[in-house]
Amino acid sequence: MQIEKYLIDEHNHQLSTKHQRNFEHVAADINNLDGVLTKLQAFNVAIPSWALGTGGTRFGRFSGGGEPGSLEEKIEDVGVIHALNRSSNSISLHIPWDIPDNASSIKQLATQLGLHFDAVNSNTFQDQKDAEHSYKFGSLHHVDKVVRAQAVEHNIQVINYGKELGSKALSVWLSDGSNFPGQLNFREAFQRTHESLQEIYNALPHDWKIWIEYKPYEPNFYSTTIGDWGQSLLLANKLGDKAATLVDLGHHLPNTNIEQIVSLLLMEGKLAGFHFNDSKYGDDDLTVGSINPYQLFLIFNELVEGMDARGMAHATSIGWMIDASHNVKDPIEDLLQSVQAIKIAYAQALLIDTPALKTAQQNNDVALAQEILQQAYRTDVRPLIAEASLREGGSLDPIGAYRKLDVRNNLIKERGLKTVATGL
Ligand code: PSV
Ligand code: MN
Repeated sequence: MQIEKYLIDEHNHQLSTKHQRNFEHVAADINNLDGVLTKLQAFNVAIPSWALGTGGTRFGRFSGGGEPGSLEEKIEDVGVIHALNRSSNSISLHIPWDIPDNASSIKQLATQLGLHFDAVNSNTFQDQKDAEHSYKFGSLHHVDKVVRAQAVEHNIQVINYGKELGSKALSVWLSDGSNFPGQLNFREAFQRTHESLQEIYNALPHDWKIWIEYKPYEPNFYSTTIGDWGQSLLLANKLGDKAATLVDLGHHLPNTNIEQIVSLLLMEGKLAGFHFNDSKYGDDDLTVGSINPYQLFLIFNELVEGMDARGMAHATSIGWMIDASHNVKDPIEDLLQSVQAIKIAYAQALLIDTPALKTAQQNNDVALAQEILQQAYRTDVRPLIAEASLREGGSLDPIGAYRKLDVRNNLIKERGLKTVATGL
């Protein structure tokens, strides 16, 4: 299904008087309004191919209607999201959940919808149907060389799929770890992981990157071989310039200062990008900004300040991606909410009076530093996001338009009530 532009325009027209009033109100206090809007217009967040269906837990999964049953339908859903918010112009594939059998027609469909392919993700955390060896005891860190070789080969295959689609990065997350003390020799497991990653690294095309994601626990509950940003950064440094650390917001122990991690990775030129989501307890994969929007804002504060210090282009120099799971919401609505939340945090960070903050820091004026941050955080920037979307040809109110146009029911009519998308 594709959304006709004139339908979005019609809906915008109905909202236009109210929008104009709200926009002028917030715009009046912004010094560099055009600069802020240009940055917001350029900003895009990739949609994961595995998040277009209903998610689940080990206790069950309650499918929604009209889920995409093929990669083509997933791409169409990203097309719907992008038509509405004009901020989701790429899709990140997880292989083998989504194998692009016919790369040229897949690419053509994406191009037609204004989309391209972000990082490709490998999967050595599940056994595949025809695989000779099991990953029950890990993949790239496995004690048996033949298992490691199979996992390396899979990653190289994923790079090859990505090459056909125009991706430029391989994203690797390993579930490798141990469940009980004594199960694993940590040092040797780490060294084997390094060796395996080096083989994959050597197979990367010259203009590609490898992104190494860390996670403290789950599915292993005693140790994870790449468990934190230190372990990931250590590997990225050993591998070379094409390797960097990917930060999934849900992959930290409670109360970790993620913004500080982000700041230092940026400083080292080793921040690959993000898997955005939110969480209350662990890797909950909830809608971005639904639990702790202030933390998200503080992360964007470090991003904007750190990127400007290094002269990096905000929109393109790192990977911006969502990694969420929707157990009780319509996946498209949930993804629209996540992208909006990310743009809100970004816009608020763009409003921070950086020179004043630096002076306050220099003077150890703690109260003023907090006032400056919270002045930006407490600004209602939603009219700025709406204006940026409007200027790009998108909707003033993406979820409102999605509901008004009855997209989900149209998808159910097209695809049926009982369809199940691939993914976790
Ligand atoms: C693991 O929890 C993870 O965050 C990795 O990014 C995987 O690729 C993805 O989730 C699988 O859903
Ligand atoms: Mn992730």
